[in-house]
Amino acid sequence: MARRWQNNLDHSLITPKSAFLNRRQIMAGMGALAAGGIAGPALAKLGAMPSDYSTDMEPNTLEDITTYNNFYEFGTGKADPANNAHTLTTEPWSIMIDGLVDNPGEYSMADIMEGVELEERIYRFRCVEAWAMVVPWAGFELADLLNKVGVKEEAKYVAFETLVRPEEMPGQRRAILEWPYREGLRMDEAMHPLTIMATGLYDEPIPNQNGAPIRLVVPWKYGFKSIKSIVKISLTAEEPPTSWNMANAREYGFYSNVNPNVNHPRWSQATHRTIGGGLFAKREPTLMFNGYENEVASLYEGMDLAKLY
Ligand SMILES: Nc1nc2c(c(=O)[nH]1)N[C@H]1C(S)=C(S)[C@@H](COP(=O)(O)O)O[C@H]1N2
Ligand SMILES: [Mo]
Repeated sequence: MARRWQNNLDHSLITPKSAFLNRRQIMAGMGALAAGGIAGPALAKLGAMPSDYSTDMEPNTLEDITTYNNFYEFGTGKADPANNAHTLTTEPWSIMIDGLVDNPGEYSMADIMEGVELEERIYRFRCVEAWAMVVPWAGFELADLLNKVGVKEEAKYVAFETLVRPEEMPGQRRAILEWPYREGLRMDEAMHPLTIMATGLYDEPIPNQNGAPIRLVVPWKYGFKSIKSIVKISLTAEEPPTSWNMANAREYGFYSNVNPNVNHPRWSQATHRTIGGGLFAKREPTLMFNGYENEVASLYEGMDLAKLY
């Protein structure tokens, strides 16, 4: 704990953004203390370190982030995950990592978290449905996990799967999608430092409705790429099948990079509505690669971005 504040202090001398983080984190801590007085002890703080990859935009409230969700395993309504996800058991949890890796196997959460220093990444988040939020995740780079298990030369893609447990996931008792929910990334996208595995939100363990205990976050892609409650990661030579592309290939591509210039077949992607902005909030312009163009545009050099939707 002491180390965390010490580190923040050092960091705040370097960039003004970090000074902002300090103030916000202190306020978040005070909020947790106040809540603790009424509702019992606050959740353990994760102590995630500030990161220069964070945006300096004001994050959405925890309330916004945990009550307006897409997690079809718990139903298709935006309030369904918040209402239903308490039934999910997240302990014990493990991820099967297989395919083109040096050390395949079943990794427990303890294995996965061993030696990991969590970072706070405040990222823009843009759903394909044209709404957006700003989310203070706590997590670590997917590259760190992949390097830990060893990526074989022939591996070109990473495939992810969500838990299948219809007893605890009422949405899985219906054929809304073909379960498990599946997603995938090209290897260079998976290894990019912006790509994280999130285990926390507002410096506390990630709530079930947001994908506990561990989910992917790829901030320059539409939200559906950021698969929740992951139990399997496979390294492959071929592009893996992905849930929304399987459900409707005309509307959802494998890449699905945020692109304001390419509309969804049924709506414009030029602007979005920011959740929490109130009933009369203006729509805001959507940015190329969701504002991460400088960081990721080089990954797609020579590719026709209009075809990548
Ligand atoms: N397993 C699983 N992961 C999922 C989804 C889902 O239905 N199931 N929905 C996706 C979509 S469409 C979005 S926009 C984000 C929403 O993340 P959030 O609820 O944490 O904001 O999760 C993505 N990951
Ligand atoms: Mo989404």
